Amino acid sequence: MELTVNEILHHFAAQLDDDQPVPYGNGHINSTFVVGKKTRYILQKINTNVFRDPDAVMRNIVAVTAHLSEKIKAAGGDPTRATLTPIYTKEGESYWKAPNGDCYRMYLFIEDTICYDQVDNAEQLYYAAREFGKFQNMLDDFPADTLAEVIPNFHNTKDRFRQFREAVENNLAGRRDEVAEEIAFAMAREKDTAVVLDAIADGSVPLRVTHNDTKLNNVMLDPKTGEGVCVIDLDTVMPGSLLYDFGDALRFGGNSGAEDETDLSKIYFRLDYFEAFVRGFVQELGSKMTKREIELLPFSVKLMTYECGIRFLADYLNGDTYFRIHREKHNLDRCHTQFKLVADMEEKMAEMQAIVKKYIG
Ligand code: ADP
Ligand code: GN1
Ligand code: MG
Repeated sequence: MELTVNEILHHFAAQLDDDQPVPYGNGHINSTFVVGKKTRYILQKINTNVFRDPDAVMRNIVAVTAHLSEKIKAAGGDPTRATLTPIYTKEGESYWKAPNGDCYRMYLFIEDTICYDQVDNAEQLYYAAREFGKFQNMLDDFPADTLAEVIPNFHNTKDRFRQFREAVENNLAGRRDEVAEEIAFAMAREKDTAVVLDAIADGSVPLRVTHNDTKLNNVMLDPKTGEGVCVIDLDTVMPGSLLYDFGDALRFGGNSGAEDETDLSKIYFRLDYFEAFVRGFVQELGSKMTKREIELLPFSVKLMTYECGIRFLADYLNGDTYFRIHREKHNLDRCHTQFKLVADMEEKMAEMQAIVKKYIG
């Protein structure tokens, strides 16, 4: 952190018995730290390159967590565990903007939970699906038009493709020739980018309030019972499609390996994980899904994986300016796993459809 730790911490109304934040977690976007001993807190520097309007991000989060908190209380739950609790600054703001423009926020640390960067059994997917499903259920009556669109066109796959094509044309980092094969793989699937958008446009897939970043390390589970505790990383809660949340969760959770695995022989799409997630998701949301949503569940996993793959590839072509990288070619490695999964899902699409049919439709 560029600022001294004390400069940052003393702005927050937290009960701190320690002043040494330690880097924490594996998110690609914000910088996350844990601080405190008896009571622990998450301290995050908001990535303002990605979130251009941190004020709007925090307004969304305050409103969404307040809504969730009421729902959780009404159901007899503990809102300090079942949703994020923002810690305000001493001036009563939901984040602190430093004189140099850096933005920091704090949350209560949700103790006795675990989140997985890689899945090791189907049950984890089942409980994650239920937790994401419950999350969407609780936001069912949230006034969507009051939410700011913090990253415009976040899952607009046609626009993501346009940005990808622009990255190819601009060739900012001079890496285009090296990735000709990957570019061809992406270009060959352009027609897929319209499918969900067309369904939203013709009304067969409704817009809902969705999480939009349902990667498995954004859901906290109870390590003893295995059950879901809380959905975190609420930066991208915006109007979207249920298919985005379903597809993105399985993009990450259905992967047999790590998102950045370099040995591609280890990467394939796990139908057993897919089935476990479908089971949990249908249990929570089955009665709400439209016919077209159900039909598109398997395709949405391929679409979200493809979208993420072209985002990683575009970032590689642009010189790694969006996703945090930890080694050379990190974004290219991530792109490779996503494209390997896309190809595998194309082979397994009929089996994926049969699994969905087994549970609904
Ligand atoms: P990013 O947007 O960079 O992914 P996240 O908000 O997902 O940032 O935080 C990164 C990681 O920090 C999470 O995957 C999780 O492990 C941990 N984390 C975030 N918030 C909390 C919290 N309130 N309690 C416990 N752990 C948290
Ligand atoms: C980012 O913030 P994090 O690490 O949970 C990204 C997602 C990508 C994901 C790929 C705001 O998620 O859209 O799917 O990386 N978040 C943002 O791992 O762009
Ligand atoms: Mg995250």
